[in-house]
Amino acid sequence: MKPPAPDLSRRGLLAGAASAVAAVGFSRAAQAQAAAAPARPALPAYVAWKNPDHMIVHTGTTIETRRSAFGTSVITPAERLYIRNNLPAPDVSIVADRDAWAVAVEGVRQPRVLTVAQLKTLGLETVAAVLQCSGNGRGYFADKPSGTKWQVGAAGCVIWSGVPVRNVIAALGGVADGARFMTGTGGEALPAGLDPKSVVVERSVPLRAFEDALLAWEMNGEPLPHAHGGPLRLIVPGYSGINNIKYVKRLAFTAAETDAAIQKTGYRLTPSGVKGDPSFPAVWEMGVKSWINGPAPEAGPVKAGMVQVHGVAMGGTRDLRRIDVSIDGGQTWQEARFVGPDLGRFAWRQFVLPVRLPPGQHLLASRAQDSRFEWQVEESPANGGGFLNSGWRSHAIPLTVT
Ligand SMILES: Nc1nc2c(c(=O)[nH]1)N[C@H]1C(S)=C(S)[C@@H](COP(=O)(O)O)O[C@H]1N2
Ligand SMILES: [Mo]
Repeated sequence: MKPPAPDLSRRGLLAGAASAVAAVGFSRAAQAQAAAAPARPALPAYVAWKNPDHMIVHTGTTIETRRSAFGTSVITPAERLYIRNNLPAPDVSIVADRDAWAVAVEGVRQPRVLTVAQLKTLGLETVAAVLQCSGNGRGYFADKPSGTKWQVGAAGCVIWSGVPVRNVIAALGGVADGARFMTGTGGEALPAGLDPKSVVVERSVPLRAFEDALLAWEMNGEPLPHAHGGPLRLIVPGYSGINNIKYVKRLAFTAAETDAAIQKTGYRLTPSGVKGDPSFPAVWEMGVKSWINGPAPEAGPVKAGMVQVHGVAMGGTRDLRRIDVSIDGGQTWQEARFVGPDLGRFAWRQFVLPVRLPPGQHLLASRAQDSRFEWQVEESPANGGGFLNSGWRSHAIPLTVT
């Protein structure tokens, strides 16, 4: 790959990385097909096993789930789960011998390199958690921040299984003195000719997050797919997508946040148009959020009469308390009902409200409330990166009833 040498801005670097991904990720046939039908680009080869009917392909590295594909039974199957890669993924040969994958654990009393086989002896836990890109909903910010215009589908509710990070820490003598952050590093080979810090996917989260974190090798009952970070992924429940490091090769307990660009300047909540720096809040925990999945606008008009309005609601890091639905754009609200199993505070819950809809135009909205009585916000603050949009107003969907 030819590095985009003169452009040292984060956007320039990412564009360079993205074109590299496109170059390696698309077969020629897929590229030709994508060119022939620009309205519906084909899935790139590395995720050809996903169901194209259920996905919106923004680019070869940004692929979201269609609203109509979330279903109503809580878990998002792998073949429908969104994809987001900041760098070309490591070669798929890394999942040939999954147990041989190794992660270097640093910032503990007895630092060690542990293979997946060794990790499997240290404990086992399963957690249901929402994986949601920090930019999910970016397409609904009124100021049109740059970046993928995700709608609602850069998210899914997934069951992860692996070893609790706290077990790994305990086995290695505890966290070293002075550690304040947990830092995970992705296993991608870095493009030559660039400062590694400018491209590496390396993220720090507050140390306390290790209490809920897993090193996961299984997703929804299957070995973790390579495209979703197999053989091994750091899962930090409640924290947005970027903090969940795929093909994790290093887990470090550090005194400071990493100075990788993706942490230092990227994924910061800045005023629109302002470049990030460590004085701005990092994109970490997700907030209370919900949206309506059905009737999906893409499915076209519905017939007047009884309609089961349904969707998903998440508490971020907290349990949910209540979910309301509006059919008049938020002027009036009715309490809806959660359906299906409650898989804990990191999962999402499906909800439904049966309503009788007369012919006409309706604007459907939902707003969730968490266990601390905090309502989903009406409008999320605009920010430079278009991150963490959970505003119910911008997520409202129009429905034509005939
Ligand atoms: N190693 C690595 N981890 C990563 C990324 C990446 O590019 N490399 N992308 C992050 C981002 S921005 C998101 S939203 C999620 C996407 O996970 P998925 O592709 O499994 O849906 O992974 C995160 N972890
Ligand atoms: Mo993301």
